[in-house]
Amino acid sequence: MRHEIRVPRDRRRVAANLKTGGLTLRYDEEMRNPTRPWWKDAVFYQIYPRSFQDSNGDGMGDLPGIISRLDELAALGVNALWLSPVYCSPDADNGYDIANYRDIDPRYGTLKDFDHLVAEARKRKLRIVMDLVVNHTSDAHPWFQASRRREYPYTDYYIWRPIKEDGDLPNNWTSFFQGTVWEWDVIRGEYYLHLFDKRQPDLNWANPAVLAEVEDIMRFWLDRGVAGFRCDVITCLYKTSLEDGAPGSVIRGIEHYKSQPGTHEILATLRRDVLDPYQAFTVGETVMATLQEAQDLTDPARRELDMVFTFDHLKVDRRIDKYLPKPFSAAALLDSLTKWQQGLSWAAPVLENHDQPRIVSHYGDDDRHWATSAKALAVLLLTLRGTPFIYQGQEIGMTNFHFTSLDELDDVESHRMDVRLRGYKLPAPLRWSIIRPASRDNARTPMQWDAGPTAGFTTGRPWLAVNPNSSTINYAAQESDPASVLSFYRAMIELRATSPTLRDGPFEPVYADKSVMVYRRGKADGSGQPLFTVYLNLSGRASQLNQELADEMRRCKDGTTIACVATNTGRRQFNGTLLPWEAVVVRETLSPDWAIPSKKPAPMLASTIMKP
Ligand SMILES: [Ca+2]
Repeated sequence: MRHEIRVPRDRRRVAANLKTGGLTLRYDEEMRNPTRPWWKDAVFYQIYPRSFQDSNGDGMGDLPGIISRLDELAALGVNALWLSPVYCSPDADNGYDIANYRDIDPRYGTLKDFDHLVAEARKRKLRIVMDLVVNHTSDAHPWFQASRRREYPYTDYYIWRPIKEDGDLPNNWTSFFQGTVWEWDVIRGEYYLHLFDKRQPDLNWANPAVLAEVEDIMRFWLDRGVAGFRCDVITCLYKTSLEDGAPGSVIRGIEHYKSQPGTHEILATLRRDVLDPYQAFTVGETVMATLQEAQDLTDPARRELDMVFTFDHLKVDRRIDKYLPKPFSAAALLDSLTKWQQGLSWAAPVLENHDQPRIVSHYGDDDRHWATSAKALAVLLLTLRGTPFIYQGQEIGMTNFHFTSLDELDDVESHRMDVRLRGYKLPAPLRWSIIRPASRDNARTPMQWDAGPTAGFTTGRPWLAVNPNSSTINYAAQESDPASVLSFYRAMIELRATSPTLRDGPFEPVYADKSVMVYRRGKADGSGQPLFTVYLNLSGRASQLNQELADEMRRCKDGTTIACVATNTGRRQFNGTLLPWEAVVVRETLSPDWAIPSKKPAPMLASTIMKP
């Protein structure tokens, strides 16, 4: 593995690149409005590379595989692709432990493949966003290997502490992965700190050399044409002190490193030094961020991150952590959405990612109402304010996997949870009933491209089992079917692309109960902008709306100023009852021929109920 040695950088090269129409400038030229950041009008798509498309039969997805599927992604209508880590990694945490930030792991391909990916993506007006994992490195990273031997200048790249005089650990902090954050290193004769796995030592962000290294790494990828970064656990970078944490906290010590002023300073520095010169984009993964913390991170005046993911709305049926369920309520979901939709200057709505169960199995119905509920959730995601992120397979309604035993799971988190639940003396069947629906592997099974035995993902043996329902739920089956979940996603993305109100307009809750939620996007203020009302029945029972809403829905009529522009049941006129999982978007404009400037008028989404 190539050593990452910092090379003094010729800053003039960046300036020249910008001046002479390098990659970054070419992107800018594509922007419809140069004063408006491109990502505000974008829909993002997250690729989990090891499960997306294999090109060489080794059972693991790779960069050439992604390149071979760019046409499908362009046809979906998304604008940018975020790749989960493809850097060199020993895989203690599926690539989130990086051993070389400046190279592609051989299992995924080469830097040449990466350059090819960027070029091919650009031809299709798709931008590439990389994962930036800089709270920690892998313990196999050459910096760590040099640091444990106290080799200059790497001596203080990590957080080392001697054993206490009384023989105790340096402090009482607990790791996100349970147990102490301290690991003894025999070579150095000191403990190092790891907030996550012991093979993921935390970088010492109090050392300015670490900041300089990361800036160089970011420039390395920006020079290759990357449009920005998704920043992993970004709110934990700076540890203000190593004092003991308050007792009683689940993650003991977190008050000393969560969203500290030092982290804000680092983010502002990265923005000024690196991101601004490239006009690059960032979305942050926050750790248990409060609304205030998220506001601070994304406040345009502070110039730190462009947006952050928020996850509160995915936990309305969970107590404390995702492994403890409670009954779902649409009212709780609308409450959570309202708080974050209204509270943030810009949001990054998300229903799925590589750490979450599939949304159609979580909030939807992956059995009887599979297609209708998957479409209802598409309506939800794509009528929220901000920049939505779709996770691979979500657009074809991929479901959780019906794993039958712990042995089938690769996810380290699931195995750790089993150990923890054993500690509470819970019987095996109960432990399994808690772990199975929440395991991260539900989202990590291979992308279902066709009905073949390995779903078209690989010609070899897939690294993780292919969901048997790929025989019916797959891309090929949906590609040309106008009633498919995929067609519905495409049409909703297009509807959103035609409407500034859906992207930017205010979010106002209207009504919610246990199953139904209604919200509006935009303002009926005579500005000429349309007002959208979204009706969602998130249950398998028909639901009667109250008189006021029923009357409002009855006014909806094609060819008038109040028309249905999206429906997942095919109904276009309403009597005040929402069918099971029915989702309806009604657009109210000043005149029936009022049109948003766009190549095409907003699509009418006809759809029928389809079973897997
Ligand atoms: Ca491969």
